Amino acid sequence: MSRGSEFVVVANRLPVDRIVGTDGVPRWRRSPGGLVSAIAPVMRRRQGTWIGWTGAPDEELEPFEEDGMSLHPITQSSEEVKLYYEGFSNATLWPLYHDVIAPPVYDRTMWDAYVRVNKRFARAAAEVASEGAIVWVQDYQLQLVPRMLRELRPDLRIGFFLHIPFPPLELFWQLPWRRQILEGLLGADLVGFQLPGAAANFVRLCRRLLDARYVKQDVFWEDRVVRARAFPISVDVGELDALVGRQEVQERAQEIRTDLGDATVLLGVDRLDYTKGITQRLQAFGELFEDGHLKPGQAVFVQIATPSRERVEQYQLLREDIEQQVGRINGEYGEIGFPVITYLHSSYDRDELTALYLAADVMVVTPLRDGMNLVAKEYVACRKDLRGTLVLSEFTGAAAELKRGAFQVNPYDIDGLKGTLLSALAAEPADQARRMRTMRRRVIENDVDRWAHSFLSELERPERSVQARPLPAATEG
Ligand code: ADQ
Repeated sequence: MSRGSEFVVVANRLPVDRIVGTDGVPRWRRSPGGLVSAIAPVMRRRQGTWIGWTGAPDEELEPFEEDGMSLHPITQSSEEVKLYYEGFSNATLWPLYHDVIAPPVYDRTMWDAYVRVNKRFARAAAEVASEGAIVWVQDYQLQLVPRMLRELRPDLRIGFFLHIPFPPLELFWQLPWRRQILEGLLGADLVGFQLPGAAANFVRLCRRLLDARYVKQDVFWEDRVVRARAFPISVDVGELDALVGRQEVQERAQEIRTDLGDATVLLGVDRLDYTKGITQRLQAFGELFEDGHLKPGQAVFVQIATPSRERVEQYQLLREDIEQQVGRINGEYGEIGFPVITYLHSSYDRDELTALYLAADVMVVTPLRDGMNLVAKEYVACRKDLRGTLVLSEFTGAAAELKRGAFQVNPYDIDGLKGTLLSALAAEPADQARRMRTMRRRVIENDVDRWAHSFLSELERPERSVQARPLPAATEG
């Protein structure tokens, strides 16, 4: 195979969204977010191809070029969207990998669709990759792709990155297809996780479930060494910096503050997901009014919730719960002109989000479990002024890096959460600055470019063949 791409990204979604211009003509626009901006320069430099779904069911499109990237669309039928995407990916794997916060659904038809769609992605990657190419597979929707692809193309160097947590053995063991998933991942040369703990869970599972030999975080599988490593993802600091520097964004932040009166502003920005701990934070905030710690007009909580996975039942129920909760709290504690919670169920562009970050006195990030949480890092990256405080759940990947500057919290502990919100609200400017400086140092040093670069350099690092090494004895850790 002499032609094709020497760098291939395989992800459930393509890095572009379809928009309709003011002239009524539909066109593509690069999707917002760090992953795309980190990978796009590598794509251009290496003439890469991105394989993914457009987001529209039953759509068959030929490969096309956009924004300097070759895009290779994968079709998913409406039935597959239901069974593979909403089903096995988001009703089975998502809750299982997030501490079974919601009960996972184990359904054989969903599994069959997951296998079928993964195979389609693997075949497409096998077709477009040039001899010896680098293929980087993304996330939990595509865990079977590494092995399927290796069977088709043993010449490739295959990396996999999991954006969400990887569960401990005790939870993963529930999965009826645990062996297939694990063997799927072991098709990669490098399996990347957000945190070292997740990589350790993976290695432990390889040993217990597959009897694989390992040394530290290298798993010896078939005739290869599979490396498990942590690469904490981050944000595009340069992009956020440029947004903060724009006068319109600064003016918009001022305007938001003026609209909210003299109130101290607490902010939550999340996809509407049961892992994000939105009900817990609103309950704690509401109780601060009940207890008399706060008065209407003195503090306001702005909760932005992006619509997400709206056809999955758990998500519909969550939306109803949150809307009722907001109504109840506002009904009970709000006053005319002074709601205590402003709830917006909508998606915003980067300018507006940045303005919100700049307007917020306290950023409240309270997931029950989260692989990383980029919102926390975005807030820190935007606060060049060293103002504002971050309340951050211990159960986010971000806590590993930001724990020294953030007000850490266990979101299951409502009294603890109330106390932490009060401490964050009371922080003096000097304390805010000290904490923000500590956190900013971490985020600026480890931005998303560095993440992509370290993953790819590890993947491209030449590995001595397993035969060249003495066969290790199985060891713990
Ligand atoms: P998510 O679960 O989606 O990501 P997160 O890391 O917070 O969670 O990323 C959300 C992104 O969406 C942020 O960039 C944020 O700015 C944006 N966003 C949120 N609400 C928005 C709104 N209303 N309008 C516009 N944009 C909005 C998964 C994992 C995380 C992991 C990331 C990256 O669950 O743990 O950090 O992937 O690996």
